[in-house]
Amino acid sequence: MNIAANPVVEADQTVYLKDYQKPSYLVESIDLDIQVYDDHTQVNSTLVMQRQTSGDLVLLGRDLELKSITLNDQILSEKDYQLDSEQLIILNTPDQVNLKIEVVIHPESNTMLEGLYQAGDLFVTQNEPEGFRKITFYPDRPDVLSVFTTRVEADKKFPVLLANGNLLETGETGRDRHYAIWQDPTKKPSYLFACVIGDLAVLKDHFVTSEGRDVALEIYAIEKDIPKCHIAMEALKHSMRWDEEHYGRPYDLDNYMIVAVSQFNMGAMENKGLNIFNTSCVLADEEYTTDASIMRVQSVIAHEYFHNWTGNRITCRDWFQLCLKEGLTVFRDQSFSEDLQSAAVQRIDDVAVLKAHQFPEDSGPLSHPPRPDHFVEINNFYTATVYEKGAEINRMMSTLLGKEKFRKGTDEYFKRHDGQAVTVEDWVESLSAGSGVDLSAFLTWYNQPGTPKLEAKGEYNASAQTYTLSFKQSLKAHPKYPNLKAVPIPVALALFDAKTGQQYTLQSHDLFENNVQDGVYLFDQDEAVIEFTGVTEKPVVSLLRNFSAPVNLDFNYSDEELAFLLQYETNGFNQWQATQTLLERILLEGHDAQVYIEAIQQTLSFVIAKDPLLASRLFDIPSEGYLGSRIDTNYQPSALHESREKLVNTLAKGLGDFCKETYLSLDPIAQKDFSQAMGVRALKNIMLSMMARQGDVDVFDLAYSQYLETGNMSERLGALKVLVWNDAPQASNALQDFYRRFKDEALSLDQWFMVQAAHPKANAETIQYLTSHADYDLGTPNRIRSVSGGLNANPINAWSFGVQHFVDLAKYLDEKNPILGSRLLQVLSRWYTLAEPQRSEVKQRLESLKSDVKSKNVVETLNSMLSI
Ligand code: B3K
Ligand code: ZN
Repeated sequence: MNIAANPVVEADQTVYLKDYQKPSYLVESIDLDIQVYDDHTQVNSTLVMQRQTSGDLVLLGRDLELKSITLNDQILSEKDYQLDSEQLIILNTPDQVNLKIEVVIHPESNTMLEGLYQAGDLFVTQNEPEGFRKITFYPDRPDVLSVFTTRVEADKKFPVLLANGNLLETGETGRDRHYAIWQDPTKKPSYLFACVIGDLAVLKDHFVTSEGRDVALEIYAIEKDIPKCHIAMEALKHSMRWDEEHYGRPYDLDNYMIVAVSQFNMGAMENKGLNIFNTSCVLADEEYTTDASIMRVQSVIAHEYFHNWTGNRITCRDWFQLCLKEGLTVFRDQSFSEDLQSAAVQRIDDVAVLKAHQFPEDSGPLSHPPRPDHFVEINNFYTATVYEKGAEINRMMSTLLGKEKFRKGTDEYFKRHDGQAVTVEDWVESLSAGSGVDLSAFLTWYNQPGTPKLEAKGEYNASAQTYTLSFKQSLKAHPKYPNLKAVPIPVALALFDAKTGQQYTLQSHDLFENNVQDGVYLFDQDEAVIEFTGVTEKPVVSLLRNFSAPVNLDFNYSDEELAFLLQYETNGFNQWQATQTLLERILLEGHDAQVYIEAIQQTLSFVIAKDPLLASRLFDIPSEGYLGSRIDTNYQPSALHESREKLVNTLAKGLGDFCKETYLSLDPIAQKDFSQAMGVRALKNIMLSMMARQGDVDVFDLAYSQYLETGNMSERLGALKVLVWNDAPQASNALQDFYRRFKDEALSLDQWFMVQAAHPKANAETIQYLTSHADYDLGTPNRIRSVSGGLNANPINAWSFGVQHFVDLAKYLDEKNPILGSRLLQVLSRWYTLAEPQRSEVKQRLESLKSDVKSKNVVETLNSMLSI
């Protein structure tokens, strides 16, 4: 029996949180036998099940060839069950069930990268959220936890046979085939099942936990990539120690394996004891990958490791609760990364991602609460809102509680729910009970969409020596959520003496009564006023320090006050925020750039000496993509492009010799740690691009020497961008050289594609050239993303000839890889903000795509995008 792939989306395919019901059967154990052959894979499973509630025995399955079913030793015939393209219902089952099922699947032709699939010479799994049902029939839902025993059998040309847990047995079956049997002692949901079959080398290490468990650590990759796995291994050991020290969570198995695969839809996957990683998130080496990707490797390694407690040992009851594990784990990995590098810069980078991706998502047609209440395709909800806004909610609660109480809260969560599949309510209740602070009001953040607007006004009364701050919060009306409520907003704040730059100490019983503690004011009504006394001079207030809440702040700062904060604020994040607000005003409201130029010149040498990475971020000029996302109607990418170009040119001119002097004075080698060296490299690259704008005659020679002489990818790529994007005479030599050096290094070659796609003057022919290049591969998401991401770096291009590129991709991927197709289509989700005639043109292209697509993923996204 064959089951149709990709059922056409029908109106009734929406799943609602309110309809959640417990599963009728639980699975005590599952024995899986996976036999891989060249042209098919045989999967035999034995499930020991126990009735939990009344109701049919429902097993989910997709794209499976069913060969046989045996129930309590009786072979079933077609009258004993109902089968359709999504599920198998076994009729009239007793309370105790022993079910044997045989199916055949086709990983060799699985292009969706979900379930078990072949990627080159490697067979790997990706089962979250609903991939396991493509391996065998199973109650494939996160609230069914079971003990998995897995036998993997394959040809000996695949020497590595891995699955979760402990290796129990290996052996041969005939001359050419062999097998391995693994057992995972911890109960887990099917989405955490993994197996890997292939020919891989391994990097080994070990880690002794605080409980004395000696854990074998193994990172598997193709032989030539093993030297690029050391940074990941160090990050893994660091994460293991960090989770013990910060959350009291030691690792619980005797081994921890990571496998690198080049064809993967996202970053990585936290399968129990057997993580599977996109190569881009595990391979790190300064010769081949950039500083940013090295930082990303460390944070993703930590993220997947931290899931062992927040996600695996305590998992989600249903997929609506996804942000329970993702929001908490992102918050944990962000905190980990803050300990690795400049904490201020980590926060800056995390907030930049939030503002560039989550804020626009939450203000457009794809807006949804961090815990959605309905979906058609859950894969469409691995969003910035679930992940990043989810993390912000946890950060707010942690800011409010402070370290100690937050830890008491998390301890309580682990104590209450270890081994369970739970909800967001369970999490907030545990945190409240453990900390002794009622946090239930924060549930509102999980349940409603939109970015709150926080309006604040300050008034100084010189004779009374008081400073009054009034607050007001509001949310844009949402058609699907009519009853939007005020949310608790922790506002971290500081007052500075405008004359001396000294920070006032915030302490008085007035402040306490107004709910201000340790510089954090909890604003949880529609409106409120607080008063500071004993303020002897008109102060400058710094609000939302460290971005203490994910809101849009509206405070009427003067440009001079922002320049003051850039100079005197001791919180690095708010220093950066001051530059961003200033620059946004210059760009979108036509303010004079001079205040920024002067302030940055005054501040910079001091910041460079202290934290060069932070200094580099103070030059962040909001991207055209980000600025575009702040415009809700009549958006003209070309006009925005021009005004931003004008500003950058003015800045470059205004900075004068400062650029070259800074470029020549900085030496990455002389820095004391990676964070500082990374900062110096970033600054040098910024200065180089500014010099190119100054028309400096030597700049391309300098850039070409930097390109040729360095062994560091951030330096090489920074120089390559300056050469290529400015059409320097050396550009084509540099591009050819780069290709020659890195043609066999997929991650480096991705950058070669990206640099060309991101050329400001790229056109349809550029994209045509890149996508028909011999090294372009529609089966490798990283390569697709390198061209699409590069193209999207210039909205003026993305919104013109780029539209066809994204529409064509969505159409192609709809059948081949709908998860990726849906994701890439979202690049166009703000089409409705464009000025005419572009708006109607893009809309029409999206409308005409409707009849060409049928996957739930792409159809749901397209329908939502057009629903505005
Ligand atoms: N939990 C996985 C994401 C799975 C995405 C499926 N479309 C990776 C992570 O967040 O750690
Ligand atoms: Zn995650």
